[in-house]
Amino acid sequence: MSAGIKGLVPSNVQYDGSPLRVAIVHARWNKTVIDALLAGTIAKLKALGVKEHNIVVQTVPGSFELPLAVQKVIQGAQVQAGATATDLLGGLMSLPSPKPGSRTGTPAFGASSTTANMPSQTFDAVIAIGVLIKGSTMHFEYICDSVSHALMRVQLDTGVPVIFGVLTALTDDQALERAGLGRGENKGHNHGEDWGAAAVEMASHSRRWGEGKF
Ligand code: DLZ
Repeated sequence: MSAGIKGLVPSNVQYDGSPLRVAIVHARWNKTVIDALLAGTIAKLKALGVKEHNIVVQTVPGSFELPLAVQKVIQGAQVQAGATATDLLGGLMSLPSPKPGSRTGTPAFGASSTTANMPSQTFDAVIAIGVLIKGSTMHFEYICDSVSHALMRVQLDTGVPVIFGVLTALTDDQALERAGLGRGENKGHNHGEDWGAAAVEMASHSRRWGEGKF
């Protein structure tokens, strides 16, 4: 049999996940497959250096709920980060004024150093995980179509990379094989690992590109 040409070529850059914060939002439909994909995703994130406390996992009922959930998670974290910044700067503003005659100039900690040391609460990437398996009605087509478009819209609207971890399988076996759970001799490949790697790569690119570094 000739070698296939399909698939992802691994990057030759070793990305460092250690400064990154990543959210995973997953559906609960088709739980066996979801559990394997979630485990594969988390294992890859950790292997690339993302710290356990910087991986936040949230769940929703089905894949149809993923886009709104991802958007809310991104926005909520941004609001929280803004509030933290305001609190810190508010504390800074309420520092007692220097006594007359005392040394003036640079305070013990200034606004810039406070901001620079502030822990980031925003997410560098969000991974949306769902498993859609075709049934006997048109449900599958509608959900696949709307979820994929909506997840794309969320990442373009927010500027935060959203990884498309939604399997759209025509049969149970297709879904199982894409989670490394194949029932035949070939167990398949756990795509969650690819999604973890894609999240670290895109989050790293986003940080650099956002600073104008290429
Ligand atoms: C209703 C439904 C069906 C039939 N199939 C799936 C599926 O294969 N995978 C999945 O993630 N969700 C499915 N759902 C649930 C919908 O995504 C959604 O949760 C409900 O329609 C409620 O909005």
